[in-house]
Amino acid sequence: MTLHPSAATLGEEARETSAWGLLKRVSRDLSRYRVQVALVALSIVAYTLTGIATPYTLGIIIDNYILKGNLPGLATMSLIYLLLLLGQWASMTANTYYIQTVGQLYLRDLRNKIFSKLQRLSMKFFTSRRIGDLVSATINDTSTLNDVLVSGILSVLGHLLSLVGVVAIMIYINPVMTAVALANVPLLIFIARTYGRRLKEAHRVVRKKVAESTMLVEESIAGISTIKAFGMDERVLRIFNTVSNETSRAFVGVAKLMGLFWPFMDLTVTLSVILVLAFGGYLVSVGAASIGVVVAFIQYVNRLARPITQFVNMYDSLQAALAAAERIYAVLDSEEVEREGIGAVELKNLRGEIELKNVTFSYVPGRPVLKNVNIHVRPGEVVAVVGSTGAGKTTLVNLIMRFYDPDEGQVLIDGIDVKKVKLGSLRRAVSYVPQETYLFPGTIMDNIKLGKPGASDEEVIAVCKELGIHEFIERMPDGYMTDAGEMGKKLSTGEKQLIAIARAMLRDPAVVILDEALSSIDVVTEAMLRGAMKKLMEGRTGIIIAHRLSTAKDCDRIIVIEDGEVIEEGTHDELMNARSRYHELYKNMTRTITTALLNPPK
Ligand code: TTP
Ligand code: MG
Repeated sequence: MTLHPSAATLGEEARETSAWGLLKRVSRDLSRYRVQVALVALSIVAYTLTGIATPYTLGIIIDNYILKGNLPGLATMSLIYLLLLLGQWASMTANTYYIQTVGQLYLRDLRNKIFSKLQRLSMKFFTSRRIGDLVSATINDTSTLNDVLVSGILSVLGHLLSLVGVVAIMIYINPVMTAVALANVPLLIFIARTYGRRLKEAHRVVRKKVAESTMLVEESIAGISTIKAFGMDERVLRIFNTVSNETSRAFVGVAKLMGLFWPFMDLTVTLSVILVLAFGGYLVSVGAASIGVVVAFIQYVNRLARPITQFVNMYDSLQAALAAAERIYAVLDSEEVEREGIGAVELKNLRGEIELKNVTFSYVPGRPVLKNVNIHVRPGEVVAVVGSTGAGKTTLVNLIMRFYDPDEGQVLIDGIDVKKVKLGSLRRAVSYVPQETYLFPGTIMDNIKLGKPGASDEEVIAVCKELGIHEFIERMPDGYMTDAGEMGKKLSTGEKQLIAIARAMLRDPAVVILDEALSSIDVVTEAMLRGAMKKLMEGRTGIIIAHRLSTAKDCDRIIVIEDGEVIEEGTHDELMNARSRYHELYKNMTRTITTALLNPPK
C-alpha cells in the first residue's frame, strides 16, 4: 500500500529551520484582517484583566467585608464581583467568536488562493503529485492550519498574557507564597513535555492511517471497474478492513494518552493547591497573610494550569500545523512553468504553421521521451502522426499546446516560439481533442458550449449539423439536453469524442489537433467520426494522431514516430512503396481488424 509521504515525513527536516519563517508568513497573511485581529486582542486583554481581578476581589471581599462584618459594603462588592465574572464570561465568548472569525476568513482566502494556484500550475506539477495530496492540501491542510496556527496561536497568545498577568499579580500580593505556588510548575512542564512527545507520535500515526484509508477509498472508487473486472472486491475489502482497524486503534491510542494526561495534570494542580493551603495556612496563623490572600491564591493556581497545559497541547499540534503550512506553501510557491514572457504576443490571423525544431523532451530527467524531433506542418496541411503505443505522440501534442516546455529545441507557431505567445491566444487558436476526452457533468449542449463560452444553442446546432452529428445527438434520450453524467460516464468513448470534436469545431480554430480515441468503435460511429473529422479539418491545419490507418491514409502526409524519434515521413503511397515501418504498422493494423472481423465478440 502506497502512502502519502507528505503527512508523515515530508518536510520533517526542513521544518526545523523554516518554522519561524512559516510562522512569520502566516502572521503576515493574518495582518489582512486587522479589525478582527484587533477585536481578538481586545477580548484577550479584557479576559486577562477580569481573570486577574476576580480572585483579587474575592480576597478583598473575604478580608475586608466578610471577616469585618461590613454588610452594606459586602452587597456592593458582591455586585462588582458578579460584574467581573460576567465580564470574564463575555470576553471569553467574544474571544472564541472573533478567533473563529479570523480563522475562517483566513481559511477562505487560503483555500481560494490554493485553488486558483492549482489552475495556473504547469502540467509537470500535476504529474509529479498525487491527486490525494493536492486534495488534502486544499481541504485538510488548510483546516489543520486554521485550527492550530491561527485559532491555536491566537488563543495561546491569550493564555500567555493571562499567565504573565496572574504571575505578576501573585508576586505583587505575596512573593514568597508565589514561590510556593509555583514550586510545582517544573513537574507540570515535565509531565506535559513527556506526554507531548508521545502524543505527537500518536497523532502522527493517526494522520498516517487516516491518509491511508482516504487514499484507499479514492483509489478504489477511481478504479472500480478494474476492481470488479478482476474480482478484486474481496481483497480490496480486506485491505480496507485492516487499514480501518489500524485507524481506529490509532485513534484509541491517542485517546488513551489524553485520558491519562488530564487526570495527571489535575493531580499536579491539586498538589499545588495543597501546598498553597498548607503554607498559606501557616502564614495566616502567624499573621503574615490573610485568609482572603490564601483563597485568591488557590484561584490563581487553578488559573495557571490551563495556560500551561494549553502550551503543551499546542506543542504537537503545532508540529502538524507547521507540516501542513509547509505543504500549502509548497503548492503556493510552485513555479508556474506556463508563464508567458514579458511582451508575449497575441496570436492573430493565424496561418496555422507548426514547427518543432530539434526538440528533446523528458518527463523524468535523463529519460528522454522525444529525441531531437523535427516536424514541419505547413498552413492548411493535415498531417497524421502514427507510431506504436508509448512512442511519444501525445507528448508531441503536450509540447505544442505548451502543457510542457521542451528541454531543448523550440516549438514554433507561425514562426513564433510558443514561449513568446500569450497562452490564452495559443489555446484559442489551437483546438485540441484529447485522447481521453473529459466531459463535465451537465448536458451535451453545455459540454459543447465549453468550446466557446457565450455561444448560442443555434450556433451549437449549426456546428453539429455541419459535422453531420446532429441526428446522432437528436436520437439521444433528451437530444442536446441529454445528461453526460459525471466525467461523461453515460456516453461511450466514441460518442464522447464526437462531442469533443463539436466542442473543438465551435471555436473555429486555425489549427486542430486530434488524438484519436484508441478504442474500437462500431462501423457507424467510425464513419460518423471520420466524416466529422474531415469536416473539422477543412481549411485548417490539422495534426491527427491516428490509431486507425483509415484515418492516416486520408491525410496529406504521414509522420511515423518510434521511440521518441521521427523515423519516416511521406504520403501513404510513398510509405507503402518503401516497405517501411509504416507498412509494417499498416499490415499489423489490417491484421488486427481482420482478426476482429473473423472473431466477432460473442
Ligand atoms: P505518450 O506520448 O503518451 O505515448 P503515445 O501517445 O505515443 O502512446 P499511445 O499510442 O498509447 O497514446 O508517452 C510516451 C512516453 O512518455 C511513455 O513512456 C509514457 C511517458 N509519459 C509520461 O511519463 N508522462 C506523461 O504525462 C505522458 C503523457 C507520457
Ligand atoms: Mg497517446
